[in-house]
Amino acid sequence: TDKLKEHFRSKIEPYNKKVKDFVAQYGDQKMGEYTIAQVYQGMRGITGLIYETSKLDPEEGIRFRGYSIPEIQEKLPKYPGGKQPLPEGLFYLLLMDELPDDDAVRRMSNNWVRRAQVPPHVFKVIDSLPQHAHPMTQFIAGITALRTESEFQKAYRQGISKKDYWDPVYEDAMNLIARLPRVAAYIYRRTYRNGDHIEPDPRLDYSANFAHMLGFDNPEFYELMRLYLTIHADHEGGNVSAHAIRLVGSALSDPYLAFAAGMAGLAGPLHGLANQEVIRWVLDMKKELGGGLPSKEEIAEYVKKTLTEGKVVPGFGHAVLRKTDPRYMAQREFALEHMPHDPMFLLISRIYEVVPEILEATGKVKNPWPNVDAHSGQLLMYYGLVEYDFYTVLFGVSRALGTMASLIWDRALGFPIERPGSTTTDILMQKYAK
Ligand code: FAM
Repeated sequence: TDKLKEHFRSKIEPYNKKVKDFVAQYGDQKMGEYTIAQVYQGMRGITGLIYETSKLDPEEGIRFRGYSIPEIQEKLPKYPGGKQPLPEGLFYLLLMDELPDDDAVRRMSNNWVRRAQVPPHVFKVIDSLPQHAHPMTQFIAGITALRTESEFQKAYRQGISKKDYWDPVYEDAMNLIARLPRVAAYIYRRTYRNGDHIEPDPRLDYSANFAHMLGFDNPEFYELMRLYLTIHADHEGGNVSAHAIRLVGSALSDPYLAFAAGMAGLAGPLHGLANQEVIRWVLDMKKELGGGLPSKEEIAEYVKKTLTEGKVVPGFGHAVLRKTDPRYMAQREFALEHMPHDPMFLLISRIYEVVPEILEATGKVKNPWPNVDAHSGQLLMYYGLVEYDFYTVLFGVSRALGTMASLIWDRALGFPIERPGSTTTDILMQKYAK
């Protein structure tokens, strides 16, 4: 038996009771009101989702089951001699709502190793795409091809009872998380290393094995991968990828379909593709401004040109955050420790000194500060992972941790199909435009 699954099972009943009692007693309590403008502006500020694994505070940033990123870095088990939290431990915290000890993290790591076998047809589907197909196109094809293995789809066909939905969803979620690094690495090696694939090394932890399969057997890069997979794992429920996964999953589409939908959203330039767009933008700037470290004035001119061209400055701004993203700061600390004199780090730091003031001056940007994507490419490039079109796939592997933990809870709590209302401008005008 899967001891982690049995441990999770023990949490379902008590939490279900807590939720049901709370809604029974306080369900009629109003939570607030919203305006016509908010409905036209992407439902900004309208809380309409219950998403248990994490919550995003505009001033403080993300809290994973109540813990901030510095607290996660302090309290989660690390690799022996390492300083970064192990994502196996973060997933355990998000799913179980309790901090894991070293034994729990080892158990999670081994559990995923046992589930990591990828059926050969998945690689054939990826190989059927042109080599120049964007890595996210290949990633979504691979995820959809994995769906043949869905336990939930099989169980539903055989007539599973609603109270047991969570069980095959747990199986699918754990299998998907376990298999994503292999699929992602296959795409990387196929696209950028002429198909020179590297077999998994089951002795390594999840992050180190992922780095190994990508071709980066460097202990410092192992540590970066542990940090990277932890900080990108979850960002409450309303961002496009988490929300898409929750929405599609609510129709009882299995975790593979739901995750593929989420990855389609993550591939958007305003969302997860921004980590690629940041590096593209920085390299274009360097090309235009010549070699060496541009002055703050030169950078300012370039930023203003970007804005007058009607483009966004990638890596800055956020729909909820109103301060510098703590995920940016965690990456900055890693860079200060490992590569304080890296020219790209010096450039990213100088961009950080220049951009916010210019975005602020536009009078329209609600959050002028950098988000997680403003820094991630610099760290990857330093260690040689320079193919920035691949960066959103890395983001996607990590985002599976939070969204799959949440999806298991959605089914364990019996959440219904999600169906907000919609209306039309004509109807609103008839009703409100006197
Ligand atoms: N550069 C230029 N303009 C920006 C901007 C930026 N970085 N951030 C916001 N704005 C503009 C925005 O386009 C809007 O302009 P219009 O009214 O002319 O359309 C105005 O400022 C108000 O937007 P907002 O309310 O401040 O932001 P939103 O909540 O609408 O959008 C973001 C939030 C993240 C989509 C937006 O900040 C943006 O486009 N950032 C650049 C892309 C990026 O870095 N995305 C990654 C976000 C990250 F969290 C992730 O998902 N990985």
